[in-house]
Amino acid sequence: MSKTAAPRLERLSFLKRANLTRHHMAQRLFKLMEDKKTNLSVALDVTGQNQLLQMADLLGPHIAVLKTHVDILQDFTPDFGTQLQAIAKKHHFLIFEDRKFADIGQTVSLQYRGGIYRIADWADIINAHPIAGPGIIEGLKGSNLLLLAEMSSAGTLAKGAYTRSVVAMAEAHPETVMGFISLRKLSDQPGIIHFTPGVQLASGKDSLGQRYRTVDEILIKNHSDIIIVGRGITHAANPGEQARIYREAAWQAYVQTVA
Ligand code: S5P
Repeated sequence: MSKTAAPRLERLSFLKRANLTRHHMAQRLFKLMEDKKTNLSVALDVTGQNQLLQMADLLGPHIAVLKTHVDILQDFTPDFGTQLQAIAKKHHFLIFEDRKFADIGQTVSLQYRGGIYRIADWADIINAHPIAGPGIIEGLKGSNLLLLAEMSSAGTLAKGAYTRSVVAMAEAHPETVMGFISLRKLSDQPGIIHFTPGVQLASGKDSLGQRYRTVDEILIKNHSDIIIVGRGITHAANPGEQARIYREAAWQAYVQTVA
């Protein structure tokens, strides 16, 4: 079976979509992707803060979005956010803290704005599992939110009716929600941005349920917008060169499908 389906030339360009959304961060991201010609997000799942900052500086020229898991840093210091923001400014990328909030509105509001990490102070984008209902979106008002509508992992419960309810919830909150974590395009609203993790150059899986799909499957066949790549880049012998390869593959795939 051929891995690459024939492209459907029906995608609006990121530039056109920037003018079709009133969400300021979605607009900013669409323009950034078009200017920088990249729809790559890298997942820097490393446990050392300096290692993360160095990698951010190395990979920064290739990416639109840098995804963090701040709670895996073993040597986190309160200046992490300002240091990362300086690198983001230098290389023009956005910071996405993959906190996956999942509680009632009151609790997630405290988790987002306070605690040790003070995510609201430095993250441009965050995400949430809307399992608790729309109160979680209310609690995260003022943020730029992605809802997890599907997951890349084997046996995920985020599918079918659940996924459809997440899409409806997102479309009802366009002032806060700017997109999805999903495996495919789920909404026809042009302002909504689809981010897909579980991507490598060849399909496959890891030993803990992660499933990998290819760049072309996600961007050409499934019409997602942004690929999120972690170990495919960070565990390569030369992460900078590997990021360049993913960046080119992802941008090519996007360009091929634009009407
Ligand atoms: O469904 C998901 C959602 C996310 S955000 N599957 C995922 O793998 N992720 C995240 O993407 C995960 O937390 C990790 O940071 C990244 C994938 O990393 P990789 O090393 O498997 O590419």
